Amino acid sequence: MAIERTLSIIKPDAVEKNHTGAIISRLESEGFIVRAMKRVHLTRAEAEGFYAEHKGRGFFDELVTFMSRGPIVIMALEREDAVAKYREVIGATDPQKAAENTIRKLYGAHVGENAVHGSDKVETAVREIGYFFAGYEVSPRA
Ligand code: 3AN
Repeated sequence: MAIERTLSIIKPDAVEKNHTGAIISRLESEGFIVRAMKRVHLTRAEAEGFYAEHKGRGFFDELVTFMSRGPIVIMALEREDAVAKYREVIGATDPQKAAENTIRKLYGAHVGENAVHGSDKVETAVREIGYFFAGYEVSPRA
């Protein structure tokens, strides 16, 4: 297995409920290294740009409204097999269907407010990390 990076977002619902620290702590305990991190409040246009591939789907408007309603915490995370491992730790898209003790089960409410985002493939992760971070902001391992 290879060392990979994945893009993680702690979404507005989890930030509002003050779960930021608990989620980062869980991710670090699962072996993820934070290579870049920032807390921002996206404009609607910035959220639309990030989710451009979902444009045209029924939930697109709800999704960008939600993602731009408050601050989010964005991280580039690194570990072996990061994309698949992260998706395992966060659980299914719908928190009600997510496995016990996954981040979405613990902190998500429903499919529209599911606490965290994660890249679905290595190529997607490269694009998503590039959307939010300049190269110099993704620091090498200390
Ligand atoms: P995942 O984030 O698990 O890869 P996707 O790529 O199917 O899931 O969906 C992207 C995001 O769109 C999800 N994280 C979720 O917040 C939102 N979403 C998906 N399905 C719905 C839905 N039916 N209603 C509202 N939001 C949805």
